[in-house]
Amino acid sequence: MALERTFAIVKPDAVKDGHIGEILSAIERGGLKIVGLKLTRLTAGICKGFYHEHVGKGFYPELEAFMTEGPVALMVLEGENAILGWRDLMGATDPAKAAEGTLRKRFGASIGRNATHGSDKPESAAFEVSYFFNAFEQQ
Ligand code: DAT
Ligand code: MG
Repeated sequence: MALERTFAIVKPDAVKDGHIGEILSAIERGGLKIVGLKLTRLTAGICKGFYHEHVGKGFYPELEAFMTEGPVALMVLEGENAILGWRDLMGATDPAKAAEGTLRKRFGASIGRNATHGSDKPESAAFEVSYFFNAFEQQ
């Protein structure tokens, strides 16, 4: 076990549908600590930097349009094995394939509009946390 920090987003669909509270609640009930939190709106440029590994893929234009369509809640989460723990709470990328009770199953409408984001490995978590949060914004 390792104490880790990971990066999470409540995506524009879930913010618009009024699910911030339920998602924060699932995070806390799931044993993860919210150590950074802010509501903002992504620009196209910020989205490209964040999703740099996906820029150029066929689905990227749709992903950028979605991620910039409205406000998002950004978070830093901390806990033992937080990276995989948060991915487990979210469920599979495609809500249709996500396990019952997971956040993407509960709140996602499609693979393109899937309610939440979570870092997939320690290197991504380090990059994504520092992309959006400075040291003073993490408790
Ligand atoms: P994850 O968000 O589970 O880490 P990913 O990194 O492969 O998934 O992709 C990032 C996001 O891009 C994903 O949450 C939704 C979107 N996406 C991925 N594959 C897609 C596809 N085939 N069609 C539409 N959107 C897709
Ligand atoms: Mg990913």
